[in-house]
Amino acid sequence: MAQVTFTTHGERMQSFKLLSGHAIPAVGLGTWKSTSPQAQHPVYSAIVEAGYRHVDTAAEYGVQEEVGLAINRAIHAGVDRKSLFVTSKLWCADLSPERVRPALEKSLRELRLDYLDLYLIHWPFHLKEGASKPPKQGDVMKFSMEGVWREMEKLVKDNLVRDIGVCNFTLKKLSKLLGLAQIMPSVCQMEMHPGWRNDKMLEACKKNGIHVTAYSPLGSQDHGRDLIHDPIVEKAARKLNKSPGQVLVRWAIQRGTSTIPKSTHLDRIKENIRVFEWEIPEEDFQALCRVPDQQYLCTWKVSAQKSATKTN
Ligand code: NDP
Ligand code: 1BO
Repeated sequence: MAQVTFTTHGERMQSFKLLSGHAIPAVGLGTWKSTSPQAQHPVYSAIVEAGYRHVDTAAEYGVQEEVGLAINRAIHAGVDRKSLFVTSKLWCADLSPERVRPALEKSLRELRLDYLDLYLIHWPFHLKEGASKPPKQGDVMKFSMEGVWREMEKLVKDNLVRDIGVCNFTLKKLSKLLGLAQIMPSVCQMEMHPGWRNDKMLEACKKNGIHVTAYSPLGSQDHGRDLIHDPIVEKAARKLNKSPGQVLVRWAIQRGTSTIPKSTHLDRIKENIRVFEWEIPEEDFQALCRVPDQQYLCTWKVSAQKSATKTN
């Protein structure tokens, strides 16, 4: 169920309620590959100048110190820590019970925070130390889902994280987790955009009350898919007098997911969050749901799964 809240800049910002009762802001800033040559990391401007209250990062992104500095500066500029929703992720090399807490503590130190709003298992694959990226055959080891999840649950009990969840889980792995969890995963973060709707996973999560955060909502970058110039997206954008980026972000929200577009440019950062005062009409929403050539982008998924079938 969506709630309406307000940013410090007075814009109406939608949030979604999690199983825990906490709220996750509908739009967050992604930080994968967001190292910035500027003195000030874009996370600072996103919070202070654009009104973002949700930041998505991960140990693996190698930007947590910059992100932490930016958040810390924003807090010193008057932003209430309690109004922020900060997510980080447990990397695959740390996917063993004894490494969960030290990994979280390292992320907290880098982020200069004393708690995280959300801690996610980044991928359901335990990678060997020094594994290739993406992983090759032999890099993926078995992991104890129950042992790791128990440690994640202890982080909640010790008030180090407010919610826990997963990324990139298959239906099978999610169902196994639901069978053993004492604290339910609040969030499942998955690749989702009109080019990869992943309807089955979205439905399964909704059925179990698990909120979905859609990653790569704009089709990602480098080896991604250019959804910004997709004719169906462009057509909707022209009709609504919005940018293609805004249409893609709004589409994700209208599916009931929060989403975390990444940009290092302030004009785009501002543009991507101006999605709360308008809607995509049903006809255009459905057209976006029919974008052909459904295909996921994340090459990690293919590599890790191939490797896992050989070893698990
Ligand atoms: P996105 O779909 O957010 O696309 C980012 C790309 O779009 C960048 O090249 C950016 O360029 C460009 N861009 C941003 N805004 C606009 C706009 N308005 N118009 C045109 N181009 C734009 O890709 P990501 O793969 O980065 O996904 C978003 C976030 O999701 C990540 O940063 C990360 O936090 C998370 N994620 C999580 C994963 C997981 O395994 N859990 C996997 C992948 C992503 P520029 O920066 O130059 O503006
Ligand atoms: C390998 C990291 C993918 C982005 O979350």
